[in-house]
Parts: sequence; structure tokens; C-alpha cells
Amino acid sequence: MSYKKILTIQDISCVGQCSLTVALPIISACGIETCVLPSAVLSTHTGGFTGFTFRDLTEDMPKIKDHWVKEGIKFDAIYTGYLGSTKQIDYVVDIFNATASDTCVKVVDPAMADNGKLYVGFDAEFVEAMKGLCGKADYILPNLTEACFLTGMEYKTEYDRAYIDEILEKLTALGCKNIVFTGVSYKPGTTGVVVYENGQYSYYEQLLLPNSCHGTGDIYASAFVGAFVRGKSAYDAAKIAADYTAECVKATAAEENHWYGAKFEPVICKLISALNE
Ligand code: PXL
Repeated sequence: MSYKKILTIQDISCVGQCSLTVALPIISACGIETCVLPSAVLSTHTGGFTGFTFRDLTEDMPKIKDHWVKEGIKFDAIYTGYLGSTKQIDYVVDIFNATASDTCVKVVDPAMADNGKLYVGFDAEFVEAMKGLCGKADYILPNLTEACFLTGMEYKTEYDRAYIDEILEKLTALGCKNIVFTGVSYKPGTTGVVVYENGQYSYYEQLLLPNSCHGTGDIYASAFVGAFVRGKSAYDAAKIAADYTAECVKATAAEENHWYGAKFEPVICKLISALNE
């Protein structure tokens, strides 16, 4: 295995088991050097806490990029998650252009919405800018809500394959090359992930767990990126990430008070074992 270096750009939520506090340990555990660019520092994430602090690091981004360019630093993969402002999306494009190696894989998780709603602080202008960023990525990882915002499709909780196919077609029209579409459920009691690569559809189904946790999208995306950069196919990486995320949710189920994130740490060994299979 050659030693790979990845850059991940997302916020630090100091408390809340999401974004960088999830991506850094998970991708590192996959055996990949993980460089970070924090988009903002928040006291907690915005999903359920009130009165959180928010330090916007937008203006640091071009200066950090310029220094890396001067040092000749390039990345084998760049993975973006929660971005703190529309301006940051323009800066991410500059970072793609300036720091991607020739074979760099660009993965965009358009982390901006769930359960039919945009996260606090995001608006239509941000969604528009995110469409442009998704068009520049090699892989995007939307959930159903994000895919609906990106395509203007109605958000539904019950649907069939034709509905998902229409969303995939509209995402492709935005310029999205490959799509790892999470939380797609065709049958009660199930969930799953669609992997749509170069127009080829595949689907991995799982049992729907009785509990859900905040931050699972970040766990999923980090594990997908880690497995994919380790050399797994997109389908295998999507499956490994789905199985690991389910283990994290199960590990959290016993404690009602742990609503703000998933306990991904005690089961990280399962992710590492899956990578070595
Ligand atoms: O998990 C996505 C996420 C990341 N970062 C921040 C968030 C959220 C979701 O609410 O608020 C700050």
C-alpha cells in the first residue's frame, strides 16, 4: 500500500462528534495521513444545541492555501464536509485547483441538510454554490434531503426506483460524475446506499436500526473516503462505510442521553478489520 495524504476541509465542532473530530480519527485509523483545514470553530454543532459560538475561518483559507502552494504541498485526495459560508465554496475550488495532485480524488459531502430541512444557517444561495462545487467533484455523497435541495426535487419519505433515478439524472446534469447516495430506502424496515458510477447503478441494502444519531453522515463519509483511498472500489468502500456506521449507531443505542453524536470510537477496530479483508 503506498502512503497517501488526504486533505479534509470542514469545521471543528469542539463538542458533538461530527465533522473534523470524526474525520481526522477515522481517516487516520484507515492508515492515511490526514491534513486538515478547519472551515470554522464552533463550541458545539448546530443540530440540537442552542447558543453555540461560531468562529468563521473563511479569510484564513486563501492564506493557508498560498502557504501550501509555496511549500509545493499536494494531496492525493481532498474531501470536503460542512462549510461555514458561501465564500468558502469559492475558496475550496481554488484549493482544488492549486493543491490537487495529478491523480487526486475530490470527494464532496454537501453537508447542509437532513430530514427534509436545511441545517441552521444555510440558505438558497449556499445551495446554489454547493451545486457548483458538486459539479467539480469526482464523488459526491448526498443524503436524500441534500440530493433534493441540489436538484429541486420534492423531498419524499416514500418513493420508488423511478424517483431515485430522476434525482440521479438531475445530479448528473449538474456535472456530478459519481454519486454515493445515502439513506435510500425502497422497503419499510430497510435503508441503503446507491452507488452510481459512470451511469452504472448498484445498491447496498441494510436493516433500518430503531435508533438514529446525529453525525452519522460524517462518520459515513469519512469511512468511505478512508476505504476508497486505501484502494477499495467505490461499491466496497460504500458497503464498508455503511456497515461501520451501523455498528456506531448500535454502539450508541443503549444510552438515551448520548443524542448529540454516535459512539464511533469503541467500534473503530471493526472498520480496520473490514479494510484488511
Ligand atoms: O454533521 C454535520 C454537521 C457538521 N458541522 C456542524 C453541524 C453539522 C450538522 O448539524 O452543525 C457545525
